Amino acid sequence: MLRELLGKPDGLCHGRGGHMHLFSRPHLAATSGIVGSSVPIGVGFALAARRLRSGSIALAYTGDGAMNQGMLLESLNLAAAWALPLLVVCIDNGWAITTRSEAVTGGDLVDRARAFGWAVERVDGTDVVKVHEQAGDLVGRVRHGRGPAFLYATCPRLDGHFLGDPLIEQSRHLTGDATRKTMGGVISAALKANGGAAGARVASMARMMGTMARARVGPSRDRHGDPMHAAARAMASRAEERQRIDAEVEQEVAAAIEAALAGGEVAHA
Ligand SMILES: Cc1ncc(C[n+]2csc(CCOP(=O)(O)OP(=O)(O)O)c2C)c(N)n1
Repeated sequence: MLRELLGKPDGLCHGRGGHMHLFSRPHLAATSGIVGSSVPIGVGFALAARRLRSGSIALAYTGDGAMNQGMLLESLNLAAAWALPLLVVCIDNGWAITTRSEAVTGGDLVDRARAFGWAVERVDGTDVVKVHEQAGDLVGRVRHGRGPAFLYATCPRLDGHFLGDPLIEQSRHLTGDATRKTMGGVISAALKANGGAAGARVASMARMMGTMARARVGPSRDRHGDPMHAAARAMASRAEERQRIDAEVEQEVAAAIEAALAGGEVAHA
């Protein structure tokens, strides 16, 4: 996945999907750039889980902005009507790109999920241990066939939506304390003994950082390390593909015309 994020040819989707479009068949995992689509996709995964892999559940993450998508609301209904094994985690950071969510959202999102018949819980999304515990409770519930569950996690947005986002400066200013609080929570959770020895946890964080550093450089240190080159490669191979398809279509059309001429159909026309 890290290599995909860097646009590498040996990334999860050959460096073509980028961070928004990740798919893994062996892990039964998918992401999409279509805002709100994670929940309908989650409903599909949950249906498959119930039919094909009894005892497993589907997990979907969504944002607060996405919660106003029509297809997502239909999915909340269907998942409840069919009592599907689906856990949705809604991460509410108060923003949908540059729109304050409160300006476009009616009512309360937890009440909304509850109204569809979902089991719901609210959690402080910056408290990693609480998220782990409450998610664990809901996973158990969903796994035991008691229908879908909704975990609503509030957290600050630590950065702008994208690198050129003019809100970057503003949100940095707004969330200075929040950043410290969140990172403090993440670090103390990583060091808590109940999830394994502190030493093992620090070692695992170090391993993860090492993997990221290696993925960034890449074994060959060639120009494929640059995501811009990856994008250019993808464009070039798409152009080749288009040429191939055009040529095939031309051939088929020519063959069809010839066949029609031979059969006298064109003369009739
Ligand atoms: C169907 C669709 N509409 C609009 C967009 C553009 N868009 C990308 S992110 C985003 C806001 C999403 O807000 P939220 O769900 O709160 O997620 P967050 O920004 O917190 O990650 C929008 C509108 C999109 N990708 N897909």
